[in-house]
Amino acid sequence: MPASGHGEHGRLIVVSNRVALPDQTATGGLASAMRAALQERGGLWFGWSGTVSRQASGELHRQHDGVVEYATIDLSRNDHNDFYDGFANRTLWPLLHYRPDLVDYDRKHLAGYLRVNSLFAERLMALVHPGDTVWVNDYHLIPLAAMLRQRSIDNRIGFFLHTPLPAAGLLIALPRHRELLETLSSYDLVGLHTPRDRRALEEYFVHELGSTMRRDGRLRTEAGRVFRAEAFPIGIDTPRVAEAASHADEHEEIHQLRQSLQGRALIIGVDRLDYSKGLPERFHAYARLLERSPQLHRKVSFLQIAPPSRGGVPEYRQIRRDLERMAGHINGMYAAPDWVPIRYVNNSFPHSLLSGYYRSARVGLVTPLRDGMNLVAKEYVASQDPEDPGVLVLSRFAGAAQELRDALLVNPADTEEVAEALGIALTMPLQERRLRWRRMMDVLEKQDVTAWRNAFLRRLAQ
Ligand code: GDG
Repeated sequence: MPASGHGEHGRLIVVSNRVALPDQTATGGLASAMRAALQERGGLWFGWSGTVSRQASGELHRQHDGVVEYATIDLSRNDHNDFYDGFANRTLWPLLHYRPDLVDYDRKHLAGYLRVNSLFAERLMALVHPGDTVWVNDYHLIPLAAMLRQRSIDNRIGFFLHTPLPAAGLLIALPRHRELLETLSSYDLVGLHTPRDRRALEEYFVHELGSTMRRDGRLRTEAGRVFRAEAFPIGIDTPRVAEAASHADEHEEIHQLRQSLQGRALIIGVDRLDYSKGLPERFHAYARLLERSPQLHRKVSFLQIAPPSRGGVPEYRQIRRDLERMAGHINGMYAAPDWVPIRYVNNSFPHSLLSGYYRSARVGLVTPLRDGMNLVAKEYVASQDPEDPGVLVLSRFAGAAQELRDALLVNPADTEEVAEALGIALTMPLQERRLRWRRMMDVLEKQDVTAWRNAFLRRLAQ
């Protein structure tokens, strides 16, 4: 049995909706960050198995891989619909991304969200030992700590929100917001990406819920719960991404891409197909660039990689149709027999290839309307050739813009501004590109993903 009491000696228990099992490639920065943390310290990863079953939810699967154990549960069709497609992705996701117009609230979905969280708590409590540290991730699992506390779990529990947190004025548009958001106080530590998100949380607790800010910086709720909210900007595995990119030449696919460009400058975008990523606005801006700069015709190519996600939610099917139409329209307007202005690809690619694609691009175009952080912006920078780096055009509304001040920062809704920035990026002299790249790389080397998780876990242990 592990030692009882709080401290750094117990296991780490990571909880997230999706779990990257040992036989799956860890896609995305979060999965690989969590896997590394668990391998270092030993522990358990708990979450949904990825299986929608015909039976009732809750069947538990356990497997080991070295010092890491994986425990996952299946969800029934009905629970998955209400919890994941429903409340998490049709209510919370748009709200957290400043899109009240897309919020679809349904009591039945909220009931399903609470039901699945309570099932998670029920299954998880049997696996938690005294002294373990529990790290819950993301908006799918906001009330989990409160439900664990109801079951007498008094371990350290931390929460990290991977999305932005909008201001109180927006949060209160959510029906029964208090019931849901006040449960955040059951965590010992709530981590957010940026100081702006942290301020939003504090304002909501102080002005809407009547909490007080203590002198040690922690919040105290009316009911007497004390917890801390703090910004921890997530990073990437900078040396690993840079190393992979420097070997890009070894991949046949990278040669093929470079050859197909025939010396044209490449602009690249890589995003899950999601309305928060500002893809239609980005396509408009590229079209505007072509319209105002005839000298660039046949000299540039824009590659947008956009793997579909959340196909069960209608808005995601709609944006896919819109983008197909727009790409077709722009190519129809400008294409020549030997030039396709937009290459629009609905596939996903392994990270080894992605970093090679990034490195082949003169411009990284990352223009979300809102984004908690945006790891693609960081991966693009880390993948560049130090001798001949590309330029990052970045939305001010990505969390990453708080750190990457040497990107060309734009408002994605301002078509003209984005088109102008693209023009500047495409003609930026080598010396300026190197200078900007070096300053951004300094940030990425210092604040990488290892620093991120260590900072969070250290704070949680205090
Ligand atoms: C959420 C928040 C926050 C993309 N295409 C492929 C692929 N990716 C990888 C990228 C990157 C990850 O997925 C995407 O991360 P982002 O941060 O850009 O965006 P979200 O998926 O929306 O992530 C975001 C993040 O959580 C972490 O807290 O930054 O704000 O929304 O790593 O490389 N990976 C593979 N093939 C692809 O085609 N393998």
